[in-house]
Amino acid sequence: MNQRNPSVIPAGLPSGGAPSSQAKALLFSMKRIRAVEETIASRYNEQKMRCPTHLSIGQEGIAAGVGLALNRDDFMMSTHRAHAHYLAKGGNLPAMIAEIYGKVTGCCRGKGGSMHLVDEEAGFMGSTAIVGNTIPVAVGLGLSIKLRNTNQVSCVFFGDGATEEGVFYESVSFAALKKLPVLFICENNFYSVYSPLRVRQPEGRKIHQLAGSLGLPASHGDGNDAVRVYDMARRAVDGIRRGAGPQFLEFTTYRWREHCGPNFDNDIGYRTEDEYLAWKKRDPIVMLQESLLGDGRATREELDGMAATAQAEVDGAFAFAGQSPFPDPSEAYTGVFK
Ligand SMILES: Cc1ncc(C[n+]2csc(CCOP(=O)(O)OP(=O)(O)O)c2C)c(N)n1
Repeated sequence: MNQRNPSVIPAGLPSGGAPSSQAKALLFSMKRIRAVEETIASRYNEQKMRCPTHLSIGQEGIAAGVGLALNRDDFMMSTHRAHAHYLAKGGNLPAMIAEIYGKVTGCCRGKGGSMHLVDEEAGFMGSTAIVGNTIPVAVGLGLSIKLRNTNQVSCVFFGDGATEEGVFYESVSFAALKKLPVLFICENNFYSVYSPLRVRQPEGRKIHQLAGSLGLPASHGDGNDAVRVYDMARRAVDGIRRGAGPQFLEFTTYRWREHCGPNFDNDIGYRTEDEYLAWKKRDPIVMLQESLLGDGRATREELDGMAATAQAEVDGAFAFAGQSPFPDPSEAYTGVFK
């Protein structure tokens, strides 16, 4: 696949043959994430979600595939675009929406908002707005796993933009040197805000090859093929648990909406409507649905049932958030650095 030009889209349906229970788990996970983020987008103008939100609609295959490959007690670190990762790791959906509403029932008691989700019970150790910032923290978690000898894995998500930060190289090098149990996941959606990859990195560079040169196994896959993502992540996690050291996986994908916010922005000039439409044809949810329907592993009624279940759960989470109280002003100085 051409990684430099997002208009060159991988062809075909997702890799078939996955057992239907796995494929259906991946599909439900993606549908649930999509339902959450479509609802955030449609209700954003109500002015109840007063924090910036970065949606990953179109990119769900990566979170779903990696999330399914991890155990609950594994660690995960994320980015400003965190909702899908949090949910795929088993985060609490009502607590996530309450957090975005700034309510005391939120996973950070309403102090973090969309970009600062933490849920230690789910092994979701945090997300921040500082690009690249969570990569060394995930490596530190990997070191703690090694020292405690617990056989967990520390997984960290980051975008193509984060691989341009110095801390990325320091972190990956240290993890490779110390053979730490870290799974690096690069979600390459070809853009850092409005800047395409081709104006940021030299022609011909491949992110996974660059990472591989730092001394760890590194490969690349189609992030819109959730089954393939799961297979690659599962193999990487197995190797890490066997003590083989860190691994790096790069997945290509495409963000459908604006960098930050609920809208589409293909009209402002940094990318084209045609490019977006070409990627939309490779919707990770539709591709997996077609694969499941095509060989009889699922029926249309089953798929409709999944969508209805996911939407009911999302509606319940929004109702919970709406009804929850704001934190008491006396909490303003608790749980923060002073
Ligand atoms: C250290 C730092 N530099 C710049 C920014 C501004 N910024 C916020 S998101 C972003 C784009 C990051 O792109 P990428 O890592 O590819 O993730 P994506 O948004 O595509 O998911 C930038 C440059 C920041 N938050 N932190």
